[in-house]
Amino acid sequence: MTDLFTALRTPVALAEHAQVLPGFAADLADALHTAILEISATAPFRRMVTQRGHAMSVAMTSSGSAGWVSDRSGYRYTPADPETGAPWPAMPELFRKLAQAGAATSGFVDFAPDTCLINRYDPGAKMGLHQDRDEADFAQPIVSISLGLPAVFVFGGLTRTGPTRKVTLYSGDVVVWGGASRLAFHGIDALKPGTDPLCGPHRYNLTFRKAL
Ligand code: MD3
Ligand code: FE
Repeated sequence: MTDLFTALRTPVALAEHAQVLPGFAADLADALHTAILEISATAPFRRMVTQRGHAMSVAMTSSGSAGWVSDRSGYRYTPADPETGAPWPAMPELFRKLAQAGAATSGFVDFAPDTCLINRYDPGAKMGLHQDRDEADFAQPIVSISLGLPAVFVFGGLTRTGPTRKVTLYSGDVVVWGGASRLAFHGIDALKPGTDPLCGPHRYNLTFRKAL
């Protein structure tokens, strides 16, 4: 399972200012999983609806001083969970430190995320090609951490219709997106069923952003 890049912890460039840090978070997988379960005990995973009223296949929750929300009125960041009215759970120090370390390894020093969106994929769940443009400052990078079942990540360029590349993301992989890649189109193919020793039938993805 462990490939040479993972074993040697060699960063893999995907595009300009986009690199995978294979296995960067692997030693912390257990602690990350425990933290996800704790957060979702307070702010449960839910399938949000798009502006057009379609339920997304990916279930989501957030931690931090802001959380990403989608409903019939659109996408935005909110200080509280609309399902409960309570503030989003605090971002665990482990999350913040790991995201900062990943960003710094990729050349983004002083990354100060205020939100961690947690995506949960069950078999068949997918995310269509999109850009992340709900944040205030596109000069800030996005750091992603994958946990559980592997998934095929699709990334393209700055237009929806250009060529795409596919790369499999494994549990423990960290990806940092900044600079020219910050507004690249990207998505996730339908999750193949399987059983991960830690996460069972799920894939989780944490994305760290400075939203506000
Ligand atoms: C490339 N999540 O939550 S993470 C998302 O695996 C999202 O759940 C995917 O796309 C997931 O918005 C992909 C990798 C990722 C995250 C943000 C990016 C790639 C990105 C922002 C710009 C370009
Ligand atoms: Fe995205």
